[in-house]
Amino acid sequence: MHRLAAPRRLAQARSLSTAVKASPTVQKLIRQHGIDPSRIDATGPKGTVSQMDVRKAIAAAAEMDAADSSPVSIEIPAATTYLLPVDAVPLVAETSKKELLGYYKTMYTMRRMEIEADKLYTQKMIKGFCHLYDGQEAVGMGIEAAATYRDSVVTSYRDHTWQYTRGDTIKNVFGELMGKYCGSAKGKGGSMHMYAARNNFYGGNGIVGAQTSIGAGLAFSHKYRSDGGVAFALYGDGAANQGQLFEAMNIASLQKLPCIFVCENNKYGMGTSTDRGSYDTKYYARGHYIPGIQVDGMNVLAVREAVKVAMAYARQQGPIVMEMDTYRYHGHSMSDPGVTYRTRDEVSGVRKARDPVALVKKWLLDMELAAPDEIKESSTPCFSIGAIEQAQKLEVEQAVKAAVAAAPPPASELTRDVYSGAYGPPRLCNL
Ligand SMILES: Cc1ncc(C[n+]2csc(CCOP(=O)(O)OP(=O)(O)O)c2C)c(N)n1
Ligand SMILES: [Mg+2]
Repeated sequence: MHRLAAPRRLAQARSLSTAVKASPTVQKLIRQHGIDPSRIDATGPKGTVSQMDVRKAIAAAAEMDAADSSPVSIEIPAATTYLLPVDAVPLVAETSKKELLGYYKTMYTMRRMEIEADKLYTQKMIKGFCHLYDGQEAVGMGIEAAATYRDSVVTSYRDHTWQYTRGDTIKNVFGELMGKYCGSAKGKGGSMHMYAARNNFYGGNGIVGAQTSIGAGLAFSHKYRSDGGVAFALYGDGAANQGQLFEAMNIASLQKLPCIFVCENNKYGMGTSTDRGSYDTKYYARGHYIPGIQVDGMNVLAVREAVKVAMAYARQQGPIVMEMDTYRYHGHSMSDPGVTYRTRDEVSGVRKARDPVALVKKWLLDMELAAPDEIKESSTPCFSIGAIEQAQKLEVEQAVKAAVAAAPPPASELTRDVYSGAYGPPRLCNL
């Protein structure tokens, strides 16, 4: 996931570097290394930054980076396996301060995005369908932490934050939600139709279970091209009873496709609990002849470690099923209050005991890898939880503001993107 953070840091340094007094060569050096100019001591004449100043700042940053990257071990809950050795997934995850801060930043941003989407829907700025992902952030983050953009992802309609972690901007996601031209699908798809094929994200699917067959197809493509990638096909506990999942599993097994079928068991399919909707709720074992892993889907490190195992298996042997034990905080969609088929106490109980974002914060604070509130004199830019939260809340709010102010698609867009290839202007008889 830090692969995503780097370009953003660079962009920030790029805009800041214009405020630094330095020669064009020195400015270039600052940009190349993504150094925050506020961390450079200017010792040149009249407060200018010299090459030596930049070199010192680069060395200091590298030193800090090495310290922040030193390994930290965290125990993770045991996974349950099917047709795999019981100890296939480790019980301890190796991580670092740098990694955990990155996960916290991204997961907190994901949470803020869905909170803002809720507000915009209530204000009727977002119309139509809107399914939120809060509560399930550790699944998205854990997969991204183990995978790269070489691997493909296809999911259901809970796709807003996937579009973000697959490299799109927050503004574009909100633009799409509000039908703006800057949106990820030019404002013509909306909540359920995010898409970023450039980084191997294939949506955004409104038809329950449809993404599982697409996932098998993506896995076929990885195998056919021998590019080393795997495909993640995410579906819900409700979708797990859909027939085409079994067709996709059959063909994926026959062809030994590198496909990871990820069942996000958030305990409900619309208003139906898993017990009422599924005869067999051991979703990780429902691939029959396909091995499976059930994992704590509220723990980002548990997800990451299990995904690493699944990816290695998929590359070498073929399809595998994962069941993420997770929970959705919101109702099924924004039109469902979410408390007629479950109690408020159940929802608040999960929030209190298992919140995936709060868990990362707890690790950071318990191990004293971060301070609770902003510490201005801190030598590490992202040292405090308070500073991260403040910055990410602001980033999301500013993106929302920009998306609100953005223009809708022009009328000429109505007939574009209907067919692929070069076509002349369509003849519209009613114009
Ligand atoms: C083929 C099809 N059948 C029914 C629906 C209506 N529908 C939309 S979401 C949903 C429930 C899916 O639940 P689950 O798979 O658990 O996913 P979750 O919403 O919990 O993420 C249903 C029945 C649909 N969109 N497509
Ligand atoms: Mg569900």
